Amino acid sequence: MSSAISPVAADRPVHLKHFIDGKFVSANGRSFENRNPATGQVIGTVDEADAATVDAAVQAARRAMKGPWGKTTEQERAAILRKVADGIMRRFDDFLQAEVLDTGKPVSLASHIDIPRGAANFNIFADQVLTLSTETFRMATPDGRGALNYAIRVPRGVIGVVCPWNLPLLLMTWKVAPALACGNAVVVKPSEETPTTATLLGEVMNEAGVPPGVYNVVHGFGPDSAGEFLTRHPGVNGITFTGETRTGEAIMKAAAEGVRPVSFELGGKNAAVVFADCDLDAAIEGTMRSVFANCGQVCLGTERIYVERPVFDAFVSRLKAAAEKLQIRDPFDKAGTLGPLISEEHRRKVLSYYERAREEGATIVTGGGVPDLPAPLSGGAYVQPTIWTGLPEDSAVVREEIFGPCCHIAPFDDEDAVIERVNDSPYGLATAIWTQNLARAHRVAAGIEVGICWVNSWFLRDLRTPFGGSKQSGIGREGGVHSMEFYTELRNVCVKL
Ligand code: NAD
Ligand code: 6OD
Repeated sequence: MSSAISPVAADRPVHLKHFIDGKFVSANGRSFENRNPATGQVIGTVDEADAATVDAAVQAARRAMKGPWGKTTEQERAAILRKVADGIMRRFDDFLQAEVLDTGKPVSLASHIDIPRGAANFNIFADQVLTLSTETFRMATPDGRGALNYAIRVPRGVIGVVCPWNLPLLLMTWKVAPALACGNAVVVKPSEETPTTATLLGEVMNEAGVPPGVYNVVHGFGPDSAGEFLTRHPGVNGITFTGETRTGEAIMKAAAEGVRPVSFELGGKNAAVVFADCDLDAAIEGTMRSVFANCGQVCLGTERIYVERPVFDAFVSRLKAAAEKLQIRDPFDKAGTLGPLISEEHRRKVLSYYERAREEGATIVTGGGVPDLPAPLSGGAYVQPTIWTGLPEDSAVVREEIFGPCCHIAPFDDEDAVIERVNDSPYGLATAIWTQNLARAHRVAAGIEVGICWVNSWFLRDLRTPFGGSKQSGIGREGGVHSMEFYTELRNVCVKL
């Protein structure tokens, strides 16, 4: 992979169109800029959908459901999904380049997580749909002949898929793959910050033989733009969304019109709990990832760290030393380990928390500002990896989701009290516990109010298991059979014999 922030982007800005009914279309004169957050440079322009464009995409999806796609078998769809997975892997470098340019994330991360996992989602849900079963009962009837009462699964119809920017291909395919496996058609609204891989996937869908109208992409923003037009559209039968909790509230209001079901994966303020009996090397390594991976822009990231007092000082000084070794490089340099934030706007938000921590009297263990970088990275949305101690539990920095490369570390003395502190949050997405005491691990995992609790690991999950958040971190679970629950409806059939 070449360096210098990819010559392709510098020489040949890309213009992205919508993907509707199997074709790339420019529907009106409106467009917006796509910037590389690693440099701030414009790398392309993107068409912005108006209500009529979104309607065209929804109508294409509805037609597809009425056509041959609506009659495909699970086996046929599984075979097509595997071709989509193969198509992504065949064009691995194209997807990788697009994702790295849109997000600025280090190529080492995108090549190990984003692109392979994006492809894996199609294989996993191809497997899943082939093993899906429903219940059947033989009933007694007064005439003695009986009845056969069973359920079949049918697709919901057209699914609106609204995506965030932090893991664009991974989180989009996490929803599109099960939706298609179940026989639905989709209209995807990628984040305005990261429009490219969803668009590229249109080409792969065509190559894999996905019929026109089954996979559609409309570009734009949220309110009064493509996101709102899609979620309000009466032709959309269900909405799956990953993003901020406040956006989830707006989408839920839109979905209330027509009583459409939603599946939401929302924000978090996740905690890690480090017990004195842990393997400290593993806890440091895992916490480095859970705080700084993807520049802290992972919904599962841990911005609150509670460390049992006997190892508090050692933990803080070792995490500081490791954080100070993070490498900001050209994102295409394999040695880079820390990328930029997604945008200048997001950097302003994160830096406002850096300022707030100072005002609230935090001890800044490391970071707290903006790194001094050479051009062209000097134009990027970088912040220093930052660690604080000494803040009260009710400070904004400890309670609110920042979504940056930062954490607050606090000591604790008592297991029950730390569980209470972890649970004292409007969110409930994820936790990581570090301990070698097996009984404690089970006890604490059961007591913490989250959708997923890791013990001595982080971001390790079989894609067949349920994923989602408690409290304001989400509604419903996706993953494996749980995705099939959202992307299908059960129809009860009772046959009198
Ligand atoms: P966001 O909510 O700002 O935007 C997500 C998407 O929603 C974008 O495509 C945006 O255009 C669209 N949108 C915004 N307003 C809308 C509206 N009124 N109607 C319809 N669509 C609208 O989120 P983001 O900034 O892209 O992502 C970061 C957030 O996502 C963080 O809060 C993070 O925790 C959360 N997240 C959660 C998970 C999870 O699995 N729980 C995963 C990734 C990210
Ligand atoms: O593990 C996954 O598939 C998943 N949905 C991860 C979400 C990460 C959020 O940023």
